[in-house]
Amino acid sequence: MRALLCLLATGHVLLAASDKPNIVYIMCDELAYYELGHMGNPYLKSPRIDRMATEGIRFTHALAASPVCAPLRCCLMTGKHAGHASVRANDGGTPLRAEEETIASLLKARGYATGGFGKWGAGGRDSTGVPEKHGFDVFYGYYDQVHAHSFYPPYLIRNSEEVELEGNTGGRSGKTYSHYSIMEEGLEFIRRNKDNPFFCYFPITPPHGMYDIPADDPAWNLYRDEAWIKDKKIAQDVKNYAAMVTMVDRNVGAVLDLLEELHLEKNTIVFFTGDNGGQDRFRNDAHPRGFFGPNKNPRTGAEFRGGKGNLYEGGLRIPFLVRWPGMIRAGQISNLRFCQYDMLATLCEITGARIPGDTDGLSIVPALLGEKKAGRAQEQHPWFYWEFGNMVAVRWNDWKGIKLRNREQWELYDLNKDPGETKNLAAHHPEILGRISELARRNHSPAQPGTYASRQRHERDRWAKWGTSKPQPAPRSARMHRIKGRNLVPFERMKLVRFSSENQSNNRRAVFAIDGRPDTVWHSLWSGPVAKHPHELVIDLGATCRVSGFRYLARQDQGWNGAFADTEFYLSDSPDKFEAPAVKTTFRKVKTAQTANCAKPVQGRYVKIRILSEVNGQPWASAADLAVVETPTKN
Ligand SMILES: [Ca+2]
Ligand SMILES: [Ca+2]
Repeated sequence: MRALLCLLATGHVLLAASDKPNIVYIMCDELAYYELGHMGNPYLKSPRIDRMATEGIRFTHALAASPVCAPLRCCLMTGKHAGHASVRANDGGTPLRAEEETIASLLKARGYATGGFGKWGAGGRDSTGVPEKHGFDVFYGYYDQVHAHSFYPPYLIRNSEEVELEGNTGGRSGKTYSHYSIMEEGLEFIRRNKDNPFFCYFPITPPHGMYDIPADDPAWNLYRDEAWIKDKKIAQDVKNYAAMVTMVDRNVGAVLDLLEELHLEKNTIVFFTGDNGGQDRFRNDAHPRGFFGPNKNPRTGAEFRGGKGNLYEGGLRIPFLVRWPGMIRAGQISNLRFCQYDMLATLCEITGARIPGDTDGLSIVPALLGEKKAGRAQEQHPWFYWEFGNMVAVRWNDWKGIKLRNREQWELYDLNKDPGETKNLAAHHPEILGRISELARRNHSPAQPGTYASRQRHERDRWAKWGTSKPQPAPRSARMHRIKGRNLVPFERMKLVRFSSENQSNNRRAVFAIDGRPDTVWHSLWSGPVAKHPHELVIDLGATCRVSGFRYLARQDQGWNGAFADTEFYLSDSPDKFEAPAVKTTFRKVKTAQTANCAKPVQGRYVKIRILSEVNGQPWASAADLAVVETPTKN
């Protein structure tokens, strides 16, 4: 209501200057605060974005509404903080509810053409959350986030229908690079709507992994002479990441050039930002905070703690630039603290659209245009609220409280004196923590996500990440552990007879538990219904064996989800009938191969593996590989 009154007071000023300005909102997936040239990054090149930073306003304290993709997209679109948002899980497919208003639906009601190009993440196909039911005339790209992991999927989605990408089978290579297609369609949308007001939302996927970019992309030209690009010891994915950032830079240039060509520059406000805070990816000894130092100021060495996926500043700080020639004074740097959930009120004010009374956001129009032009001072949030996974955080003025939900103790930091969140002051300020925990309690309401009419097409989209391609070995597979040893039943000889569940949509198939490849993983079902213990696999050894034991290799990435704890192994001559276990064991939380030896050799052709618990007490099961050890035969 407050925002609405402000709008009534100031709307005419804006409209007189620019009647229904166009909006372009470019949000890359993952590109972090210090990963741009003008922020001093020593590796990454972003000349057009650097120029854009000098042509408008740059914000130093723009905050993600959530440290991961899906929830923040919901918060951005609906103007709600994470304690009120319908999408809180990052499973890729949780949908908005049918009745929820979004920036697009509000702008559409104001007479705007609305287009989205990139990754939606707020509802898969046949759910209540699809973008075309939330105000978008057209949305082209990925609805589901797992689908979006591949730049070469067999198809993309336009308004819930499949658009084939020629020559693609999913995975990491193919003929049609999806991002080119997405950018082309977005630019065409701008061209087509040059005579109407438009909202062009570009939630583009680069530089999110998988880190793929065509070898002939012009971005490479900017790196040709760099010694580190020629260094064979540096993984190709690291180099690809740099080229992807520079490709995004070219995309930003293409948007700005098109606006100039269409004489729309002065009537279009352009945003360039990231989605969540940076991840310390590509870490090594020389770069402990990640090769590109997403959360480390290259000029001062100061660091944001944490990163993507948690609520320390590293997970929340995002780049944020805005350009609007003639309306936003060039060369400004603003320290205003604001959050993605402020965008709905901001864009509605700029366009004269209705601002719903239940938004958690505030318009930042005075900060953008100047308080004189806006006709009022910039309001500040007294507090911000976040929750994700088992973490909750509140920023109250300079104080930030962070808590793991299953622990009683808050951590408390004074971000003014300690922006790196290094000194926990919780013990010294119980009164501040009292206020913060009260704010946390007041701001959390249970999530009410939308629903699916059918999961079938959504699952198909998730599966399309790999399509008919095989996952390639991860770049670090040479460093993975594997199951080795004498007298193993050869992996090629083992056949999967049956399994209790598998997560097909993420390509975590049961057969991967016995393929001898540490980079392929079986995981029990977690999308849709979660399959619970006990989990089972039944394997045919191809012939009757005298078995002395079993080996288990946990998944070789950073995660532990599904790692076996209490496990039983059975042997039998029949695939359908198993009596007492040949051995019971409790595996430890380690990444190396572990052995369970039978007290004495047991004979049989069929093995049943029954998993009763997981190392962290979660409901699932996963395995990189399982092997069977035969008793050596004496000749
Ligand atoms: Ca992201
Ligand atoms: Ca495997």
